[in-house]
Amino acid sequence: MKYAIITGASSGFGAAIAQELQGLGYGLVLLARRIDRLETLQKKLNQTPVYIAKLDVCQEDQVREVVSNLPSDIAKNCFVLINNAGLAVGRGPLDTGLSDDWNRMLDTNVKGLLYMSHAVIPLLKKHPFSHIINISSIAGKEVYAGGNVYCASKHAVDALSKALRIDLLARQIKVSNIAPGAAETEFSLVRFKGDEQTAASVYDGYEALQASDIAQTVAFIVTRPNHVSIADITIMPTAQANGSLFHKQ
Ligand code: NDP
Ligand code: 8X3
Repeated sequence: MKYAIITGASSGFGAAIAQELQGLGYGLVLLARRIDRLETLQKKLNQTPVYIAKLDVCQEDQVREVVSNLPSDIAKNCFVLINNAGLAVGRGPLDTGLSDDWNRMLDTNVKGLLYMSHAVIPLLKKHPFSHIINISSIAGKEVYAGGNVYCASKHAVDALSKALRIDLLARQIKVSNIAPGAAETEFSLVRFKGDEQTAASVYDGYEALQASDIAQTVAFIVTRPNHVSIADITIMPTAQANGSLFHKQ
């Protein structure tokens, strides 16, 4: 059985991707800090084997430990890594921003992706046509007001997707970058530090993407034939034209 490793599987895109990939017959390795959420998801997803582990992707030693502790039948059969764990914290001008917020975004979105990729690539190298899928953002394509450090972190993800495609070319490992626009998950609740009203207002007046839309995009990417690599997909709500322009009712 082929296994897919998904970071940030306790919520939003990650949980939806887990469900979609299980439907395609993959065994799953689900990683996140909230292990209780992963346990609930593991009980729900019972069609194929699901291995869960508590992981903070910002901690390089934890990343190494979790990957090296994978049961050998899983380690031998890792075909897909989804670098999905990520977050925005705060939205405002840089000069009034907090360095703690910047560090959380850069450590999670950029360094977490580096640590995970570094640890898992040796497993992927065993299989030609294995796959890394990085969840970037429209914020990795454009910069919008108040997006400064989050946008910078997702531009880095975009650049690393391109760089990994070069580094892994000779091994025939595919690298795909997905750049979603506004999607209704816990993303805004995290960005606005638990302020439910402000978070909900992000999705007022238009139909935002749902996590299942991104999961279906992942399913499309991993089901292409060996000779086809989807390099980059930008996916937005129909009511969104770019990083800042929305058609709201
Ligand atoms: P959610 O907040 O619903 O999910 C984020 C996930 O990331 C959670 O499972 C969380 O798990 C995990 N995570 C955060 N920090 C860490 C960490 N240090 N270590 C391990 N896991 C971590 O948001 P989304 O599903 O929307 O976000 C998923 C990805 O999609 C992110 O990279 C985000 O930037 C990106 N994105 C989101 C968009 C949106 O509009 N929603 C649009 C474009 C991109 P836990 O807290 O349990 O560790
Ligand atoms: C999340 C979408 O538009 O808030 O990456 O940057 S946006």
